[in-house]
Amino acid sequence: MKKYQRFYKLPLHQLPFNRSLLSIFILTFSIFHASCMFYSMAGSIPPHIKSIAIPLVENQTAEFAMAETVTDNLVSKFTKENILRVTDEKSADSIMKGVILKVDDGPYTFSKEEAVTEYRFTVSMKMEWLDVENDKVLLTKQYSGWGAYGLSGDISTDGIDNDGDGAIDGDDIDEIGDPREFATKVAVEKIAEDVLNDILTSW
Ligand SMILES: [Ca+2]
Ligand SMILES: [Ca+2]
Repeated sequence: MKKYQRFYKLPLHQLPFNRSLLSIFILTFSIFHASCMFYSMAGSIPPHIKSIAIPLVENQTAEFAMAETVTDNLVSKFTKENILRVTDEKSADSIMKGVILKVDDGPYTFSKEEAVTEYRFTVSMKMEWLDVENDKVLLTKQYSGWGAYGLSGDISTDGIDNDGDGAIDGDDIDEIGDPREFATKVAVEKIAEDVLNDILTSW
């Protein structure tokens, strides 16, 4: 504080830097920075599209209640990322249609004694993003995501990085709850993340 007061009392030409030049620099940098951010967001999404609807996905597998779980997880991830306003189908500028193509739930790693140590729950989906106004397909692609779980049934102590984020058990506050429910959530969140990445970068 003292140092600042000392500088403040100095005549302008004796200051260690030119204050007006500095403010011009800061201003220019801020504008540049802001325009970059605006560009990377708005440049990627057709400008008339501000909102998205995510209706109940279609389930082509025999897995019970998967459509609801997957849809809920998709909606919650899109809402959280808030890149487009998530709304109902009647008022949305765009619609994200999802189809669950395949669910694989099986052994992934084995111990030396050939016992299963890790299961992987993989969800494969086809996603189609539609522009309502122009009746146009903006994106259509297949995605997959997975979550891992062990035999113990307790993902907070199974020694497995269940969501593949590099943190295991006690080091990861997310690793808690029903193994398969968690694996489904992780798999769908990964799919939603990849879709959002494609929405932001594929134009
Ligand atoms: Ca983890
Ligand atoms: Ca774990």
